Amino acid sequence: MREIVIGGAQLGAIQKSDSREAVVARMIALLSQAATAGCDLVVFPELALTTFFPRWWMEDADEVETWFEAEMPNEATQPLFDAAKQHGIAITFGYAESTPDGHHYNTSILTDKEGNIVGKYRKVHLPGHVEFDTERAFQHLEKRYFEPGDLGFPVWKNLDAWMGMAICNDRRWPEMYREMGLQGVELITLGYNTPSVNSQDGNEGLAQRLYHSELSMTAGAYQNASWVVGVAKAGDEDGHPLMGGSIIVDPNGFVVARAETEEDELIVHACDMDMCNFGKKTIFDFARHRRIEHYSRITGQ
Ligand code: CDT
Repeated sequence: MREIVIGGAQLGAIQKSDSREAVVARMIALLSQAATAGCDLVVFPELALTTFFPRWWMEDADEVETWFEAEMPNEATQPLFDAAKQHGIAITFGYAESTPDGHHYNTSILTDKEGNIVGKYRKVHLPGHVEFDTERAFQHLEKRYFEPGDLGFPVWKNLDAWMGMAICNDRRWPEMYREMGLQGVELITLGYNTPSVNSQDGNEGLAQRLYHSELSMTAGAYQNASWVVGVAKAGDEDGHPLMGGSIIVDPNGFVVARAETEEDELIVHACDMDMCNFGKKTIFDFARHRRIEHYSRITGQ
């Protein structure tokens, strides 16, 4: 048995005016709860340090830059790394990354239990649009503010398990899970900011949004014999509702923990990484059963 007690640290709404320091204080409070619950690893959402700023139309590059982090850790987030190290808890969270050579990514990092960054992922599947869209009820400008990630879908050995990260819209794409599945992934962590309503289809309600999120993660977990932990930033951000629905999914595709609120909320489960072994040796033994000669359309070759 290789047990990792995992905490999914859902965050409630972060308003545009909230400081990073205020958000980090909330994250540290969730970390203390996680320590009491015996967690080894805590998963925070996508763009955890700020409001979901891609909903706001901005033309001034200096204003856009205020939402990005040029270093990680930095002054505002160092207390989070210190608290994690003090508790002996590994963490993963998302933030907007600006690089020294001027690139902008929607990024997440993974640490070990000493607060060292052991992995970085940059979101590959960017939803939304580049220009102001008058047809939408609200904007979703990820394609304006971020470039597609340039790191692929790596996995890292951390806490004696193979771990990978994805971010929000990535969870809807089977290629993401399979890229990591082919590297033997045992735990995929992902954070998300998903509006409770569809900006282009007013008939699509919250129930359907939650269902599609869960469907994607449970299928990805089962079909790759991997744990999946999906964690929301939820609640009403300046009049824009984001859904909750954070879940921990086992390698059989069953939901074993689920958030009940749209607030700051910790969900916890003791996840045995050895539960991945059976599926990986049998029905999803990719080396024996995949028929890649019929998959050329997927790779475009
Ligand atoms: N953050 C993020 O990727 N959200 C998307 C919303 C899609 S609607 C443009 C998601 O897939 O949940």
